Amino acid sequence: MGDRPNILLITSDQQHWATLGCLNPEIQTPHLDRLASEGTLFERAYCPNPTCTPTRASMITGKYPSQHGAWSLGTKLPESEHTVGEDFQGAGYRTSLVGKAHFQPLDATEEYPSLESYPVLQDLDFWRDFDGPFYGFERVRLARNHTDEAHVGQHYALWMEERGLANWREHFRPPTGTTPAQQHRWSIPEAYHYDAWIAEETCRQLDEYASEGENFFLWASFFDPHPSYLVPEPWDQMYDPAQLTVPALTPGEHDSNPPHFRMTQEAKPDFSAWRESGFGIHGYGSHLHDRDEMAKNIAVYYGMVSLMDKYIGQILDQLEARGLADDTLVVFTTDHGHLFGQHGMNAKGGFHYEDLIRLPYIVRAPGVVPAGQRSRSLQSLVDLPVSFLCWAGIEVPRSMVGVDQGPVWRGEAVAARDHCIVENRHEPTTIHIKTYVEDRYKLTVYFQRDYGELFDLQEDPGEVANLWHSPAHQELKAELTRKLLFAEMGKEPLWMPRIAGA
Ligand SMILES: [Ca+2]
Repeated sequence: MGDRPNILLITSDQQHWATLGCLNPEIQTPHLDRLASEGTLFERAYCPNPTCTPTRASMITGKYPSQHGAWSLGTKLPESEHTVGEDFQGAGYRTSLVGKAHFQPLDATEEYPSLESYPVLQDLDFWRDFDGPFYGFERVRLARNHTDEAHVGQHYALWMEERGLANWREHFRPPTGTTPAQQHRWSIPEAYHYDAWIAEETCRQLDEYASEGENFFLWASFFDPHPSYLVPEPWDQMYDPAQLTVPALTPGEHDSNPPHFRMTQEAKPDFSAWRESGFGIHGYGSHLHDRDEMAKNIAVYYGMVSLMDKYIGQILDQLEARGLADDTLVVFTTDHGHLFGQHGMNAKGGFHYEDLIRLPYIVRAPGVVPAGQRSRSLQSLVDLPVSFLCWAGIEVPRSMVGVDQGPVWRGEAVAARDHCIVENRHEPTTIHIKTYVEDRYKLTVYFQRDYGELFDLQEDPGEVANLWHSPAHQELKAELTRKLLFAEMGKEPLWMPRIAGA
C-alpha cells in the first residue's frame, strides 16, 4: 500500500449481520467471502442509528445523529455540515458516490430544500445535467427507490433509458410506474436491475481514476436487501424456503420488555400514544406474520444478497484488473440490520436487538490488514470518516467524534473503543432511544420512560431475558447507566482547542 491509498466503501442497505456465506451456510456470498478471506471480518460492528438517513449522515460526517442534525428519517443532513469528502477533495482526492444517498427527505419545503424529493427526483432533464457536488462528493450517480418503489428516477432512470429499456415504468409501482406492488419475483430483467447499474457506474469510475492516475474516495452504495422482498429471476428461486431456518418468537420473551415490544404481537395494536410528528413510524404496528410466508421472504432476501454479491464481485474484479487492489482500502458494510422473524418481528423499529443494530463488516488492504482473520473488536460506522482520513494521512477535522480504527484494522491494536452508542430518535420525544453496548452487556434507555432493556450478551446471546427489572441486576444497571452517561460526555465535540489561559 502506497503513501496515498485509495478508499473504496461498499455498502448494502438493511442487511442482517449474519447474511454472509462465511458466517451462515444457508446463504451464498462467494465474493464477499473472498473479500473476508483476504481481509479481516469484524463480528462486533454497530450502526449509530438503525435507520437510513441518520446513520448514512454519520458515515460522512463522523458525528452521531444527535450531533449532525439528521436525527430521523424525514429530516435532512444540513448542508452546512462538514463531510469527509471535503477533506479528501482538499487533499487532492477525487470523490464519488454511486447508488443510494438518502441524505435528504422525499419532500421539500422552502426552508428545507431536498434534491432527493418529489418532483425533482423525477425531472430527468435536471439529472441529465446534474452529477454533483453533493455533500462532499464531487460526482454522484443517484437513485432513491428500493426495488419497485415509485421513487424511481434520477440517474438510474436515465441509465435504464440509455440502455434501451424504454418501458422501464412497467417494472415500477404507480404513480411513476404502471404495475402494482409485486411480490418476491420482480419483473425487471437482471441486466436493468440497479445492482448492475451501480456496478457498471462504479467500474467506469474506477477505470477513469486508474487511467488518470487519480487518488479516490469512492462509495458504491447498494439498495438491497432492503425490503420489499423482491428480486428478478432466477434469484427469486435460488433458495428453497423449506431448507431455510426461520427465526421466531420465544414464547414469553416480551413479558419483561417495554410495552411496544409486546404490542407488536397484537393483531391491531394502538400506537397512537407514540405519534407525534404525524408521519409514519417504522415498526410501531403489528408484526404478526405467517411462518411460511416469512420463509419465502427470507429466501428472496437471501437471493437479493446473493445477487448483490455477484455485482460486488464485478467491482472487486475491476479493482484487480486496473491494478488498484494493492493500493486500495476496501470496507464492506451496511447501514443497519434487519429483523426477519427474530423475536416475532419484521424489518426495523425501536427494537435494538443485535439483529437490527449489528452489521456485516469486512476490511481489506492487501499486506496491511491481516488476511483471513476474525475480530470481535467493537466497530461503529461513525468511525469510518476518521479512520479513512487517518488511513490516507489526511488531517482529521475537529468536528468528527468517531475514533481511528486503523490500528485495529492493521492488527496493531486490540481495540479502539470499549463501547458503541446507538441512537434512535424517530419522534421528537416519544421515540427517543439510546443504547450502550459493550463487550458483554447492552443497556437501552427510553427518554422519560421508566422501562428499558438490559441484556447479558454472553449468557443470553438470543436476547430473550431482559434484566432491566431483575432485582439481582440493579447494581449492574446503575453501573451501565453511569457508563452511558460517561460515553455521552466523551463524545461531545470540541470544535477548537483551548489556545489561551483565558
Ligand atoms: Ca437503510
